[in-house]
Amino acid sequence: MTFLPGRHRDPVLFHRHDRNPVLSADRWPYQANTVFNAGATLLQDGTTLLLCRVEDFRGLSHLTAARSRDGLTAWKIDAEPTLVPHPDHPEESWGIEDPRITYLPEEDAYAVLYTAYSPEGPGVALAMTSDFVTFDRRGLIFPPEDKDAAIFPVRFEEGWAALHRPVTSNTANIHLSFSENLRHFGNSRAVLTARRGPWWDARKVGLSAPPIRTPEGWLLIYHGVKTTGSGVLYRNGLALLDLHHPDRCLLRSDPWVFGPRDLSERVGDVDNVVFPCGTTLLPDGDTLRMYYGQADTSIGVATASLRALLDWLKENGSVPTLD
Ligand code: BMA
Repeated sequence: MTFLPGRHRDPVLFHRHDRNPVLSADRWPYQANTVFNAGATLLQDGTTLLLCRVEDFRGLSHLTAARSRDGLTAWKIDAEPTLVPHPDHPEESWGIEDPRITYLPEEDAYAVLYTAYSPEGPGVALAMTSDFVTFDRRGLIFPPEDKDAAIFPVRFEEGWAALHRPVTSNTANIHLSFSENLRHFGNSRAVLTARRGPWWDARKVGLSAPPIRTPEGWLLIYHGVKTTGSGVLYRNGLALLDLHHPDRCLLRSDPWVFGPRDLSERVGDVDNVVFPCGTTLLPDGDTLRMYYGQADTSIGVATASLRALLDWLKENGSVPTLD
């Protein structure tokens, strides 16, 4: 295992923006407790759109869009919540959380997968949109208990594919399921499992941002959870899935690459959490911006070179086993 030189808490692959947080409740156009875990996409005109999870003063979450020309400053935030739990959808009666956005060229629309929370538990719902103003809700695609889901932007031999995270006996692993119609998903299989014992990703794993297509495979940024004497720690690692058979995990990093470091990541409504839900790739094809929830309280951004992430993973990753 090779680390970059220097006294750092994690390999220096992601560089935090020096004005984090980029978005927080105190700069919100309406009353909000916290603003965190945002899905991200670059719109066709180059605008960065974040779909932010906003927690109100009841403890329930909804989603609100924020747009910025440069993805860092001068955010234009919708004056009112953009996507709120709908009375016709009892699966969201306790709120909607943690969106992941994928543009589907074949549909010329964005697929937003989000956690729909209700007394039944958290499940995964799909809404399609072309403008982030009106949404076509398709309802639950993965029933409780399941979350951390994103769809791939292209169809494979076996159809559309989505990564998701069902909770199974005492653990929670990343699965991949296929669908012919974006409505019924099946043929599910585990692609990346939680490790054991003292590992940083032993308690559970889940997808962070939607998979990023590279010539070498689909790059995953995934989160791992470790339970300690003072609670849980959320960190992120890298994995690579086969380009044509995304159920095959080719490489997985042993160390995490991005964990809580700054005060705003260490202390908040939930301490010691960095939770990315989206990235944007800048027009140079290499600069990746990762938007992440800081301690379930605010939104930060960190930048990485896609080439450097792949090179590091090839040098430091190993072929995973599913045990
Ligand atoms: C996970 C999700 C995230 C949250 C994290 C830490 O289970 O619910 O939304 O950021 O816990 O609280």
